Amino acid sequence: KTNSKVEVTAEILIDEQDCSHEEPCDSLKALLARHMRYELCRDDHDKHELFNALAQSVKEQMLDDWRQTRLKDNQYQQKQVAYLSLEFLMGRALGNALLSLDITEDAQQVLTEYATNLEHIEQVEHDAGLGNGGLGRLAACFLDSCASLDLPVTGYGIRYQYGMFVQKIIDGYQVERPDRWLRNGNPWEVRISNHIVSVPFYGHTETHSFKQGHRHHVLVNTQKVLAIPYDMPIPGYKNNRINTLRLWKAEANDDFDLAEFNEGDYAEAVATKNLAEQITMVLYPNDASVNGKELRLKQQYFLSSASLQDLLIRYVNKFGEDFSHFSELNVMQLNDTHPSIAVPELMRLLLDQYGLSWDAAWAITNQSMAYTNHTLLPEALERWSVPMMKNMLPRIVEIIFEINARYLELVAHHWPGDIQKLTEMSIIEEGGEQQVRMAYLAIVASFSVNGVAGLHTQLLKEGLFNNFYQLWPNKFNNKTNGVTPRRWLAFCNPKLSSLICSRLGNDWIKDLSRLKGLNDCISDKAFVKEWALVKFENKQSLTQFVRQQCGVEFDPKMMFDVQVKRIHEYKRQLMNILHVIHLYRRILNGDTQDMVPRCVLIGGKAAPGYAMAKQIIKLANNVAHMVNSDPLVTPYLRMAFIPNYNVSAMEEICPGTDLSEQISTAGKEASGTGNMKFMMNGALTIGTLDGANIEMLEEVGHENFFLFGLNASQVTQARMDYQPQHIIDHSPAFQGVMNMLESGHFNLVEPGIFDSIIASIIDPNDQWMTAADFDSYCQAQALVAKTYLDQDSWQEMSIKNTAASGRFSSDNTIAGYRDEIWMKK
Ligand code: T68
Repeated sequence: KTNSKVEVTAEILIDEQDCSHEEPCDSLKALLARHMRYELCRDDHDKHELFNALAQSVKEQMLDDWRQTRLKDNQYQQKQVAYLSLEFLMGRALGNALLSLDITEDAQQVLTEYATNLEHIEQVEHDAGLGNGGLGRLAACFLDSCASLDLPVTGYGIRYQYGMFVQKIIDGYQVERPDRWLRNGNPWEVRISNHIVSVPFYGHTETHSFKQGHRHHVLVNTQKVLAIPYDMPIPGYKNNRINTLRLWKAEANDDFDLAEFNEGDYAEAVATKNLAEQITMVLYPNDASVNGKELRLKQQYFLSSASLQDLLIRYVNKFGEDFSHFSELNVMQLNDTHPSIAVPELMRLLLDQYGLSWDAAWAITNQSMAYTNHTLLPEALERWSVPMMKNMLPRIVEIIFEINARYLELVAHHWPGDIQKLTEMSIIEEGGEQQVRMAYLAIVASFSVNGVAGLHTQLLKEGLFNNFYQLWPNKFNNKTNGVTPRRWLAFCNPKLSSLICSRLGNDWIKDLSRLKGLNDCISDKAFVKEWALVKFENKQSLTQFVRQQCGVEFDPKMMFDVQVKRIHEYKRQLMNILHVIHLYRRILNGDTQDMVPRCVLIGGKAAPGYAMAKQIIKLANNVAHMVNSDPLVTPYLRMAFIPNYNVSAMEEICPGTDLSEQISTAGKEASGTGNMKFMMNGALTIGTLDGANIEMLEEVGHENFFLFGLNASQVTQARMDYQPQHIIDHSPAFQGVMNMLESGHFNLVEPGIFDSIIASIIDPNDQWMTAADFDSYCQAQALVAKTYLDQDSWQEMSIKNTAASGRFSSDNTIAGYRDEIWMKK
């Protein structure tokens, strides 16, 4: 502790010296030249080296501001936020950094001297795919908004050696390959060797007499794993703030193997290194289910403990061990329950390490933790086996039981004599092996619990967490998700951006509500024409991308109908495919009158253990194959499955999309964020009343949105007496589709492979109720086609969608977190 205090002071001193004779920073050109010359030490550089040198140079341009930001925040004038997340789906960093630092043109200019261009070099960067999907990408958008709103927010995560797997499609099937994103190094990261902490696993608790009047617990015989911080810069948009994403890497603590060393087990001793390093080896690729693996719990504890120790050290360096100001100056936002083990860990550190009383420690914990829920799906709610936890984290389990005992007293007081409430609401689930309900732990310990869209929060309050809502109504609040307009419009769609700038200036990049001004341009024929032209050109680029990635030839004159997201039954990619089959049949039957030629694009990864999702990918590929190989069909319909959908792919896809598919079973998609990216880029949405779709519809109006299907309460109702076969029997179109599927038309040489899919559609217990919404979906699709035929009104609707998308800037969402959670008095 004393050591780090000295270091912090030293840094401030050095900085004061620096500041006294500030020098302008080196130009990008000079930095790049130096890197090329001295670091690479050779002349025959290829694009990888050029990318690396450029990224290093851009990072160096951020170093001064990065350190100024750190020094300013170290003064603790303002509450600090730690965003704790097992996932940060950052994608590429170069283009975004150039945009934020306002040096894109400089970079373009400099690269001409190396006979290449920026676009080419940007492609070299490997996506940082440290997340599964929506939840991880939300964390990345939030970091961008926090920096851009000048907020002192640090992201804490794990530096997975392997990110989200690379998806290959072989014979129509998903095949997973490791994502070796660090293979060529990571030019953005800085290893911070003097902020290493140590995380204890296993061992047991010893209870000692009294220290300052309390019983004192110590963990002994633990296995310690080192947590090494790797920092990545998060530049704010043109505001000189550089925040930090701190990713922890696990390394073996090499003092425990010395004994083995000396006894001759040299190799074995060295091999234990692997065990520790496994913790941060790989991201678990499940986006909507838990697998209960021990290693996953280790990851969660490793992140939580390392991050909290980091925060506490920083605080103690400034204030000593007087924690009375801690919760005024710190708040931890838990991104789902994944880091919720931080609750008992903060208690442990305050009790055992710093000797606080239970009440003092609990008050601090309770005033500094806030929890965001991202799902209502029961299979995604985390529960950890108590025996497993007891072995790995013995002290943590003791603390959880103590939290539970004290909290259940409150429950008993609130519902006197109601034994069932106690069982229902207990953090510990009984019956069979005891389990810790992590969501309950998070709710009990947090001062704020939020959902991610209006409907989702309402369903949390009425359903899943209703008991807790009754107990603590004021904890619950909504924060509808958003996406960063820097990456998702300004950067990924330069053509549309400059068209918008030509009419509105560029203030919209910082204040997206200004896009409303586009409504005044609708009467301007020339503008509408330009708008349409931009979309067409973006479709040309997307056509190229689809050709490269899938070998399928799209035609930019056709409508581009897109559904990209994780593959899950509740998202109903299956319903989309059934609609493609429906169109395909119509074409084969010669029923092509007023049919609008369309190209259907589907993409997304399935969790490797999710058999049904993998079948859906196979079906999409087989249907695409049949559609694309019939020259009578392709003038009207084409289809492609895009392999390895990720952040960079979305940057190519959303600018060129006409129609965005947001067709989840109502009540299942907590929010959705892809829906917002498409809307910003002028796509029209076909969607259900689910998640944030509802709020998008509210903003843009019914006449500019293709709504269909049951709403959430109708879904609940319809489930009571659901007879899909009956629905099919009464719909000739649906029947035709099912017959074709059952006939084996799409799997002639692979008999039976789609049986489980067919069975799921006609299953009265089908959770996702595909059959219930299919006809309504087809009708909405017919209206889409009809509308598309009238290009003038389509373009007008497109402009209105972009104009109405301002509310879905993550700047807006983060302002809500700031005012109503983090800085709330
Ligand atoms: C998503 N959740 C929601 N989970 O599905 C989506 N889960 O509606 C919402 O817009 C988004 O979160 C942001 O709020 C996820 O993406 C996961 O990825 C996940 C990962 C691990 C375990 C469970």
